[in-house]
Amino acid sequence: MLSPESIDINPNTGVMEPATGRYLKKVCELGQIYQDKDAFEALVAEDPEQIAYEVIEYRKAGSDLFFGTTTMRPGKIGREYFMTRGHYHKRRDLSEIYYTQSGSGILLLQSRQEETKAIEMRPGICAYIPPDWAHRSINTGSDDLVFVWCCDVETGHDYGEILDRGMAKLVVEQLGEPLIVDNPSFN
Ligand code: M6P
Ligand code: ZN
Repeated sequence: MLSPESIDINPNTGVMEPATGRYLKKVCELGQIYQDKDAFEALVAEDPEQIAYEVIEYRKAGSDLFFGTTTMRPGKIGREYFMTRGHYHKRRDLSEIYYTQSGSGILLLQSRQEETKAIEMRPGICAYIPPDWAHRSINTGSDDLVFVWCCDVETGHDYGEILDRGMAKLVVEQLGEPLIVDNPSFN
């Protein structure tokens, strides 16, 4: 029998105590996802170690669920805001939730039929990501964007298609506000 647990999550930093795993994603690893390659090179040259986001997770041996936090730094590359790689799930029948703790952003979703949806991310909003919808989170604010995610342990990430093709929509800054536009290089 599994024992109950209590995990302390700091809503401003995403730090979890206890946690069982953690990784950092540096800006320099994400060149493929941004449109403006010159802006990307310039930012990486300025600070090759800059962090884009951090994922912390809690995985309990024997459980069907696991969950964690993602903490995204604010920033832009060209007109695009800092964002996650974006993925489908390996298990095409499994969903996920994102519950925003602090900051503000947009969760961009895309179905296999290329239908697009955008869900606002702000404290209090819990987004449901249905099975087989690709999803990418975008920090459109000037503070860290922190959210809790939860899914089945079997879910897995499938990055291939989104890395190769991008998503049909981009979130860019226009006059200080986020704007969702068509991705000119999506085909
Ligand atoms: C969310 C979850 C994680 C995911 C992370 C970063 O927190 O869906 O499973 O790893 O975002 O997103 P990505 O893996 O697409 O870079
Ligand atoms: Zn996911």
